[in-house]
Amino acid sequence: TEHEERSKEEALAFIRICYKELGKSPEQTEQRLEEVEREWDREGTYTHTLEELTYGSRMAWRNNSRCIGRLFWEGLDLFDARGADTEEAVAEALLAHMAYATNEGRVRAAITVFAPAAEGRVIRILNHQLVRYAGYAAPEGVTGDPGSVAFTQLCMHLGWRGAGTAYDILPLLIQINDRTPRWFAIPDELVLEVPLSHPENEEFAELGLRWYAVPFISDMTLDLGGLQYTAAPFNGWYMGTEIGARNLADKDRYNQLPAVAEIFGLDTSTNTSLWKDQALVELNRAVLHSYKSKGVSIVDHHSAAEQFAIFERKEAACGREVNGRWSWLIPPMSPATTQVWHKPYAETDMKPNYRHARCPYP
Ligand code: HEM
Ligand code: NRG
Repeated sequence: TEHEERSKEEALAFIRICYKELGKSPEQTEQRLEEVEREWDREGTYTHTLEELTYGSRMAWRNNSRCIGRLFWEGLDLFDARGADTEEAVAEALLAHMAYATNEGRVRAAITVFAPAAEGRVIRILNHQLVRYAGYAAPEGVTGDPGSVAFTQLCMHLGWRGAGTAYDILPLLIQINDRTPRWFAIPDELVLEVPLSHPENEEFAELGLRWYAVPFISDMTLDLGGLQYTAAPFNGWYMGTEIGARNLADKDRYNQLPAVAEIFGLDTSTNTSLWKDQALVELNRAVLHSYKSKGVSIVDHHSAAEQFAIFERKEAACGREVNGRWSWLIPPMSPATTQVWHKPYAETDMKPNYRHARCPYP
């Protein structure tokens, strides 16, 4: 079919560029191209070598237009879990990834790759992130993370029960083919969390705010060399504003700016006091202070933007275009203080890449 032809062309195109970047000889490249073509014509698919999978997952990170953390794309560690063919085996691999990446706070960027979608087989991790807090909707409002309400309902429908706090860790939810998804509780010792305190304000800790150490994105497909790796969870470390300017601050998330303003005695009766802006600064200082004090990797948005500038220069030196979407690259706080604000970015459809699949629930 046309789709198969397109995928085969993508497979060959990936091998060419991958082998070129890896410095392989023309002979090696030709040999591998023939092998892939033969395998494709016989099987309608092919199997990446570990080297192709590793380098391809790094290229996919490098190509992602929304990520400001790409300077470190060559340091992505890969776990090959293509042999995991039961829900239990998938869950076990996810827990091992979490332990490795968390590393007691000295976070290591990593990805675990499960078998790609094929005729009659698709592996899905239904969680948006491996670690996330539940959200329970009630008439008085949501307890926990409002961003997790639909997913929490699905987990409960499948028999999971949380303690009912504002920070219950959701279970892993794994689906193979069209079987009923299965859930697996994550052992406490695998989830590192950071209670938030402020460098000067001693009352701040009484707000009881916290966040988890590591963002493990688990709902994106690795689109690599004509194959679709529907389960390929990855992680880096946090940029502070993701937590302090969005997760805990957004009105439709934890909505904590009014509470922070109160602790600091800000004048919330008028916009012109800029109480929201000041509360944002204090909340974000608390995030960075707390992660640093606990020895958990985190980057502030100014340093991340400087690192991204180095990435841009490195890519230019290699003769590559940087794929970028400005509205995602600028940080959600003081964006015009970073270099990213002041220039245009061009976005094209670069492969390999990480892509959003359609949300499989509700
Ligand atoms: C997006 C930072 C590592 C792939 C983002 C965003 C930030 C960020 C701030 C925007 C998120 C948002 O606004 O919600 C970082 C930092 C990293 C890191 C500080 C530290 C190493 C990684 C890694 C990968 C990756 C290891 C994949 C291998 C992505 C992708 C997105 C993204 C695909 C877009 C997500 C989406 O479309 O929803 N990153 N990142 N990042 N990052 Fe990174
Ligand atoms: N904003 C989301 C996480 C998105 C990806 N961010 C990263 N990725 N830092 C949040 O949980 O706040 N990463 O792979 O490190």
